[in-house]
Amino acid sequence: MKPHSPDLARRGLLAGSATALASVGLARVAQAQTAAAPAKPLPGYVAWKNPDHLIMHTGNTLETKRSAFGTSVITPAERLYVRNNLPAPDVAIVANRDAWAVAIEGVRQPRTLSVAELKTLGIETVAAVLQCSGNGRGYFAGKPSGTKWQVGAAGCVIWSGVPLRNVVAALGGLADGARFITGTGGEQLPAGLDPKDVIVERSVPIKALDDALLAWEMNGEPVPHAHGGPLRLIVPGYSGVNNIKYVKRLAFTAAETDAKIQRTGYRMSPPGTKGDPSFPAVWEMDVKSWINGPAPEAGPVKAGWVQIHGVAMGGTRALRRIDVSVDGGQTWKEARFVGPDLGRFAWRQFVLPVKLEPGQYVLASRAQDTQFNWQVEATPENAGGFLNSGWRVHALPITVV
Ligand SMILES: Nc1nc2c(c(=O)[nH]1)N[C@H]1C(S)=C(S)[C@@H](COP(=O)(O)O)O[C@H]1N2
Ligand SMILES: [Mo]
Repeated sequence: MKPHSPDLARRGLLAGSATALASVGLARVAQAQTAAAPAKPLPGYVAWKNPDHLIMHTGNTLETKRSAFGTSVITPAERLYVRNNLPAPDVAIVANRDAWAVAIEGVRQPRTLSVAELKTLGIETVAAVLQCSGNGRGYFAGKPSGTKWQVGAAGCVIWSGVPLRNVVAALGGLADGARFITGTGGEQLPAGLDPKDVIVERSVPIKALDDALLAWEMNGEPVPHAHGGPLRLIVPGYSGVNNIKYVKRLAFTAAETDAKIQRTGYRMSPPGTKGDPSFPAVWEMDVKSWINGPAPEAGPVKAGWVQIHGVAMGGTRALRRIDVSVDGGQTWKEARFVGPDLGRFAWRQFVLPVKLEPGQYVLASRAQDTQFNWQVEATPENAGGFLNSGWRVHALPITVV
């Protein structure tokens, strides 16, 4: 294929001026990453991760580098992003995992169950994309406040645990009027603050009961403490914040929790507004894809055959198609899904081999789900910078030499 003429590139990019800015930002980020070696040491609670594969925004916000995933379907724990709204609980909570207890409320026979007891109620395994609600926030032109995640606040991981519906059945079924599943994190709350303002407690619609798990294993190992061990609520297809780590209480409630993180936080409210319950909650993820490689951060791309590859996900739906562009979305070619299909909550790898001459290219991808919904070209901006799935701003400019 012929290089992407800079003139065409400019025109393509200027179709949305936000895109031109985002691309410039991307190039700068890529440069900074190439220049920044050696990596900063990681904080103690994640010292077991590989810093070469991570971008450390802060000690509580670590992102996977774009070039560090996408060539396998499962994201290894040592490369998986981390996001903590509060300092993680003491690591002593994983000393005796089976003793961890979760209070189950809003069922006919409310009870506190230990992990050991949960293990007697069933086992299910699900592969699911774990993706921060703010993944892609860094590509919104309006610079919403919050971590400027690019593509790497996401991974595809395998969870094992007990289906929530088994737990409900064992405790006599749902109490009348249960409309939400409300999970509470087991962090120690900072003193002197209103607990409602800081507690990590989220509600999701009761329909999520069909797929939700209480998980004690991740990728075949006990859930690492940094990822919510000993026990994590997993709501497949729902964005990161709805997957409560070190879950200590699970309630089937008539109303959404009035914790700040639910009431005003994580709402799809227009830029410049404050969130409130009249705006949609950040729950299910949208169809989305991005290209992981060749990524500029991994060095110059050599002319010749190039395997353009990435990942595509359907949120709660399976995928039917993935297209790739080398000219910033002016023309598209259907790419091929590769690797195992681990179900509708997992992502699919894709590849398109192309022969590239030296020059400038802008790599883009757009996915379509089984309901024929295409990944959008641009996600309308919202105050919190949530759920950015627009293909245009996720495009990747590369130089082929
Ligand atoms: N208890 C608890 N659960 C939590 C959080 C938290 O701070 N505390 N952060 C949420 C957010 S915003 C995200 S994106 C994911 C991050 O999961 P990870 O750190 O395992 O990648 O966990 C979610 N669950
Ligand atoms: Mo998040």
